[in-house]
Amino acid sequence: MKMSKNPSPILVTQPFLPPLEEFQVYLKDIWDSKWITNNGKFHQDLEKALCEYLGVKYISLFSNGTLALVTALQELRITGEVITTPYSFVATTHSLWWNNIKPVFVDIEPNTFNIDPEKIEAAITPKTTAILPVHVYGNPCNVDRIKEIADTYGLKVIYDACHTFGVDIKGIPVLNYGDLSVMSFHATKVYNTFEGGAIVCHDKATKDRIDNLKNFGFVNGQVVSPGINAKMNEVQAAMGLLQLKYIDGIIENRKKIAELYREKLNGIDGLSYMDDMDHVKHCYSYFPIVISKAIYGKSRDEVYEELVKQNIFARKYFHPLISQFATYRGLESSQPGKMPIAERITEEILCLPIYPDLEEEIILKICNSFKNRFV
Ligand code: T4K
Repeated sequence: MKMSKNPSPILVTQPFLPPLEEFQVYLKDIWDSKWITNNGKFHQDLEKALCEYLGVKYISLFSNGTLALVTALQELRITGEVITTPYSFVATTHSLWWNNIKPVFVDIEPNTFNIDPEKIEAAITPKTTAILPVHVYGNPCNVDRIKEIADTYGLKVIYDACHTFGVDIKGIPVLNYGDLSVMSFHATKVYNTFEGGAIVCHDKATKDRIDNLKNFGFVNGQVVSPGINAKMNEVQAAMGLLQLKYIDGIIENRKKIAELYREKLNGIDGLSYMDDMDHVKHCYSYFPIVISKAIYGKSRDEVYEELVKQNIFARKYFHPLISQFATYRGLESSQPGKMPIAERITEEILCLPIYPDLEEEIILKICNSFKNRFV
């Protein structure tokens, strides 16, 4: 953590950028070879390096997480209805829409904000083919219970793992749960390739089909499926290789920031934050707090505005709920009152700034403001 004066706006996140000179070495290579996309050398190297770092068998790189989600659903030929969470970034549900699948929203757990497995069974109909949960803020879903339900009803599970990087449960990478897991390497994520994403799968045949789907559906010059263009290019892949050199330090710094926030916010009535989960290695992608106006005295929106006055731009991830957007609010499962936990959390949540070189004095300033109730 740095200590310095910083008059510029404090944003909820800032991408980690490696030293420019190191990136230029990769760029020179790309310029020399004139190979800039379509499964180039850096792309192949990055797939191998990520499999090793993340402890997964197969990974297929994508140009972004949204297209990876869309393609994951196509790979498993998901149709009809899919059970999902309203508490996520809108891309999760958009991926269903792009596949002509009806989203069925289910409420979240009050402590993790992940889909509540105990409410999934009631939402299953003869048209349900899959569950699309999200490891929100990088906190793993109840993967064992979700697997049990999926196995009982013959459903596929695709995890939206866009907030997780290097997260494991009892030493098992969270990406190894479910039929497929989808990652995002967007600028705002713990690990970025500017834009980028990936699908993690467990066997070579699946990896090959996903690779074909992201390349227009080509197999040996023939088109075997209506694939899309979702390939990661060499500049993105080079960034990914370089980021991997720094990722342990990035996560370590984020952890220190989360710990400092927790220490300083501890004991303020009406505020709560998430502790580390038992047996979980976290990646600290977000630092969400819940503000209960009845106890704290100020609402989330009032706190948000107070912070803006100090040039600090926290974010209301995730407000509104996906089910509350005009595009999705007509659905039966979106109707008000159906998801009381999510409906409350979306009004009380605020994500505080967290990124590797966020200055300690900014964290202390934010925490002091909270302690003094912004007076
Ligand atoms: N599933 C989940 C659960 C996701 O969270 C996401 C993406 C996806 C799927 C889809 O994956 P991708 O297709 O994006 O790979 C941001 C991101 O654009 C989005 O990737 C992310 N989730 C979502 C949670 O957050 P915005 O609208 O909040 O982004 P924006 O531009 O306001 O940036 C947030 C902050 O970051 C700003 O305060 C400024 C700072 N920033 C941003 C960019 C782009 C920088 O400092 N530098 C930058 O280059 O959506």
